Amino acid sequence: MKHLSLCRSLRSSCRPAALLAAQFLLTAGCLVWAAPPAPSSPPIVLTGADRRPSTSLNGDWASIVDPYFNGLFSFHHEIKANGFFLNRKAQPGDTFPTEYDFGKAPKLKVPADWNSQRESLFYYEGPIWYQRDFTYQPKPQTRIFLHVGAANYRSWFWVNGQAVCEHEGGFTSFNCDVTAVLHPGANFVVAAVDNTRHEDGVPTLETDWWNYGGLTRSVSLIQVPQAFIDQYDLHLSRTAPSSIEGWVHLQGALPGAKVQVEIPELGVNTSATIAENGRAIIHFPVSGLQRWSPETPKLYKVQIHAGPDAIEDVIGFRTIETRGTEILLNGKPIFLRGVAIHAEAPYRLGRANTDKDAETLLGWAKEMGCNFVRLAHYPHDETMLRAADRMGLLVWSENPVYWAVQFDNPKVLAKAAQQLDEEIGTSRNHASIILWSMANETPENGARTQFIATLAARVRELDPSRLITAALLVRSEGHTKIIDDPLGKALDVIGFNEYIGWYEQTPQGADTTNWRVDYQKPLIVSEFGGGAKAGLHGKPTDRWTEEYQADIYRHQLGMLNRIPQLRGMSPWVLMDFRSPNRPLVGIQDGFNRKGLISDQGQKKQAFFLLQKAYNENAVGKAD
Ligand code: GCB
Repeated sequence: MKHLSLCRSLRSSCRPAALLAAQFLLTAGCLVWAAPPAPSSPPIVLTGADRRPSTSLNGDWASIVDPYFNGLFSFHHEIKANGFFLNRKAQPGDTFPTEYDFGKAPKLKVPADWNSQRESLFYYEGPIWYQRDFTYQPKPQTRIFLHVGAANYRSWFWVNGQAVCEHEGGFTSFNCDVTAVLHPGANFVVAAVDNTRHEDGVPTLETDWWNYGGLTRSVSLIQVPQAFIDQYDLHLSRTAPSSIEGWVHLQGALPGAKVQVEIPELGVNTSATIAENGRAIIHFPVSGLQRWSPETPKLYKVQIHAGPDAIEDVIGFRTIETRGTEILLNGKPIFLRGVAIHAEAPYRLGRANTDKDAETLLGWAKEMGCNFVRLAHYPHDETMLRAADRMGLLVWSENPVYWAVQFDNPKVLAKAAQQLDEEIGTSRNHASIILWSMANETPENGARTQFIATLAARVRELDPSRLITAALLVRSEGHTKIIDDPLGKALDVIGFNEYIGWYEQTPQGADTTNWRVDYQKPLIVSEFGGGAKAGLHGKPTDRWTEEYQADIYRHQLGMLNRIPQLRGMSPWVLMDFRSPNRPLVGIQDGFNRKGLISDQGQKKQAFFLLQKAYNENAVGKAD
């Protein structure tokens, strides 16, 4: 207890880094310095983390706003991530500055962005320190991970003053090994989260959405046995009829270890053996399987056992593939009646991350007659994907390679690849996800094509059971729109964005537009649309009115029906969302108004127009 209370008093009287990054050894009541260990191995990815028993660390965290990142950088801007004043050995008898106190610091809620919690943080882009006490009783012979649903954009974590991990990327989950640093009883965790935009970030400096910062998704502790299931992939085979195939990967197990997969409802109980690479290959026939589809979103309880570890997931089984210009779901051609969605919370605004947010957003999509959603422009929360599985919505899931990232920078490629690995590793068992999208509206040049083709090749290795896409730009020659971007070669399904009637021409321009598509592959118009302020009415020629927006949709639908290989659409966008690029006073007021529904849930005319078209099957053909 003496030990703890000393820690506690130090904690409230040091600047963050003094306590956070420095490693303390308390011997006979006096403080000496220990060499700070490097943060443990890089965070690992867990499939189905939300299905494991966990200790929630959600709730109120103390917070310190640190715009100059004084807690992490010395006065000569040298990083002190691994130790306070790394450039100067601490001396016995050093005293600590007394310029921070987590005990009295104001609170921020987790999970949540900080921008919508405190007026002064609305536009804030920079680092904020978070701190939270918790009690924990680690069990012997276990490993414990700090699971972070997402922290935008870079984050660093310390537990009981010891550095445990750092992470880059604002929309994927990761797990820091905290086994060695947890104490039985009282513990504390400190995080620094920095949403500064970087030229070499993914995404980069320019986006058309709000740069919500913070611990935006749930944080918890997950305890697993020393040998445990980290990732698994179970899906319906495309080639072997009525067979489920895939693999289970174990961490910390020796080759020869056994894995068991059970699906009680189907009477399945099968086992497999771990090979040198840590994986057990799974393949078994099933009879009486009800395939997952938007009409029948059937999910099965799947139990995986490996020694003392076990996990129960709920998984739907379906196939997705292309044949010529068709998309086949469970072997049958399908047209994707969709809409694009940002992770903006309906009504309350800020980052969407609750079941309720997901059910509201996806409920609106269902109400409109959708069987498909494009979850733009980054991986969404697991709650969204679970809801899509339950509600029967096919999903396009996207890597945040948005607009012009540094395509010629190998470090940026590594960041994009890491985020893809995390996205796929976390979400690979959702029946709803049919498309992995590599990028959105990237400029056509050799470096870009090479960059994205490299990502696509990686995804083919990681997950050959799904389709690869990207949202491309199109070019024009007179009245003809041309899709011939060389990136199309690397894709299974070609997405393209166009804004006839908004950024170019009038809505009627669509009537005389022809399309030339140089690929014999399925096409999805991944964006079209225009802005309207809910409740603003006028003539169809008056911009920003609901009538103008509806007129865009009217003419677009006519045009889209003339593109023979169109297999889906996800107009931009389901709901108005915050964007700093949208300053038009009285109309936008900081919102992109291309929503079919306002941020307060008011449905605009175009919503009903599209609903009618979807319900009457008046748009698109499956074959
Ligand atoms: C686009 C982008 C999307 C924007 C949209 C717009 O092409 O992909 O992120 O929000 O246009 O409203 O301009």
